[in-house]
Amino acid sequence: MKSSQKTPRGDGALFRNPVPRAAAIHDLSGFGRASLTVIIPVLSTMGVQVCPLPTAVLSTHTGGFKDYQFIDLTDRLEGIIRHWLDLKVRFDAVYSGFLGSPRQVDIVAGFIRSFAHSKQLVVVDPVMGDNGQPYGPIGPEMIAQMRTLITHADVITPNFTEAAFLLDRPCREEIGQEELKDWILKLSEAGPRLVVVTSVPVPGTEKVSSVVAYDREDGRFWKVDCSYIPAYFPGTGDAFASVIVGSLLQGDSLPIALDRAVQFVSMAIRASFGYSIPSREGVMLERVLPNLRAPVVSSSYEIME
Ligand code: PXL
Repeated sequence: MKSSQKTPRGDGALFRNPVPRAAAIHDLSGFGRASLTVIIPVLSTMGVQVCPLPTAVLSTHTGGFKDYQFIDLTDRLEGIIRHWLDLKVRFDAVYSGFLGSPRQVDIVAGFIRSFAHSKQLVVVDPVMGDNGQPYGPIGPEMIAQMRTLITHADVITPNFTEAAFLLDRPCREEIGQEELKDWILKLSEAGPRLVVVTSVPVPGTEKVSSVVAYDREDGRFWKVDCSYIPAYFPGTGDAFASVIVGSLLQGDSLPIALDRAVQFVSMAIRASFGYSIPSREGVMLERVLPNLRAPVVSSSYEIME
């Protein structure tokens, strides 16, 4: 091969990476099983190489801990990105989540542009809050910036609270099917082809929440109901979105990816709930990771007419 010829790497790659590779742009919280400490094991178990680009380093996540250390890495990201560009690293997926500052949105958008190729999957999990409330460090500027970031995504995975923040609507106790579809269509009009909303309250019952998803390509809506367990575990949104990323990278359809993610998160919650360990420590991922290698056992997805 002449030295001027392209090697099968970088943007001119002839082949896919033999092991799919994802750039994971999230924080590293040392204790409490959230963000990268969940994302890396889930995706590795699903056969995906994770290259973390840490947005911040925290002693713990912010859900239920006081006095946590927060080291914002905004000023360090561009140096790391430059090195990866010099190396012509080819990512099959770019997957972002909790950001350390609103300014990081522009950096992540630049990352997506710089590493873009036609086969790449761009997933934005617009991590901002849950149960109607923003997480501690999230303010109005981050919410406004996140509205820009989702325009660059193929897939977004907000929970119901984050969907309300993105649309600047009040976060309510319940929502009818037609209004929910309208929310999702508005989110998709902003850019993403696939919109997956978790923790959607189901009218008339406190027993279940749903995951509702939409694919603009065929116009179909999908729904998976989740049985209710009376506990809130931080990091489950990260586990959910990571399974979606791993599943789409392995070629699953959208409803099968939803089934996989719901089943895995339900199993992780059930593995943890029986112990009286504080829920802020997160789900016992280590007990259930091997299940990610099993086929989907039973399908519970429904099409939403
Ligand atoms: O799991 C979402 C998340 C990610 N990163 C940090 C968090 C949270 C949720 O609390 O605090 C730092």
